[in-house]
Amino acid sequence: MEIQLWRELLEPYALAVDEIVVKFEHLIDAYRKSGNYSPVEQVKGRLKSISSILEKCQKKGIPFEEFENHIEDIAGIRIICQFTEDIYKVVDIIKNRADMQVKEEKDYIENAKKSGYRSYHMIIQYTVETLKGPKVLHVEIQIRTLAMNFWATIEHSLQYKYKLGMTNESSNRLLHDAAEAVAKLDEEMSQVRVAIVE
Ligand code: 0O2
Repeated sequence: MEIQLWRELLEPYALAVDEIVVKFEHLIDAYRKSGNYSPVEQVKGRLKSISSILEKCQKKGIPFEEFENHIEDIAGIRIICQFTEDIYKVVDIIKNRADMQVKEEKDYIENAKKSGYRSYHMIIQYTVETLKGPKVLHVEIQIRTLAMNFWATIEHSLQYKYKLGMTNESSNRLLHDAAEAVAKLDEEMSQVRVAIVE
C-alpha cells in the first residue's frame, strides 16, 4: 500500500486520539476547578505505527487491506489513575458518555494476564467527522494505576529484548513476582488513602 494511502486511512484514527485526549484533559480540569479529586491522573494517546499494524496483520493472518475490520487498537488511549478504585470510576464515566459506546471490556485487574500484566481494557466505538462525513471507528482505552503502568512500561521494553532472545523463564518469573509486588503496593496505597480520608 502507498504511504500516502496509509496516511489517509490513519488520519481519522489520529483525529480520534487527539479528540479523546483533549476530552479527558478537560475532564481532569473540570474536576480540579470544581475542587474535586480527579479519578483520572493523566491521559496519553498514541496512533499505532504502520510497521506495528503490518506486524499484527502478519501475526494474525489478516489481509493488509482488511486491517481496519480486525485491528481495534489503531487508536490507543491510556488513562493513568492514582488508585485501583479510580479505575472503576473511570470505567463508569466512559460507560455513561454519549460519545463513546463500549463494545468490549477486559478486566485484567481481576484476572491478571499470565505475565502478571494488570490493566482494564475497553474497546469503544467513537465517531469522527471526516471530509467524507462521519466515520465510526474502534478505539482501545487502557486504564491502569501509576504502579501498574510502571510495571507494564518496563516489562514492555524487556519484551522487546525477549524477541531478541534475552529473557528466559527465570526472568519471566521475576517479572511475575514484581507484578505481584506492584499489586500489593496498589492495595496498600488504597488502605493508606482510606486511613487518611477517615
Ligand atoms: P502495543 O505496542 O502496546 O500496542 P490483540 O490486542 O488483538 O493483540 P488481545 O490479547 O485481545 O490481543 O489484546 P489484549 O491483551 O487485551 O491487549 C493488547 C495490549 O495490551 C497490548 O498491545 C499491550 O499494550 C497490552 N498488553 C497486553 N498484555 C501485556 C503484557 O503482558 N505486558 C505489557 N507490557 N502489555 C501488555 P500490543 O498490540 O501487544 O502492543
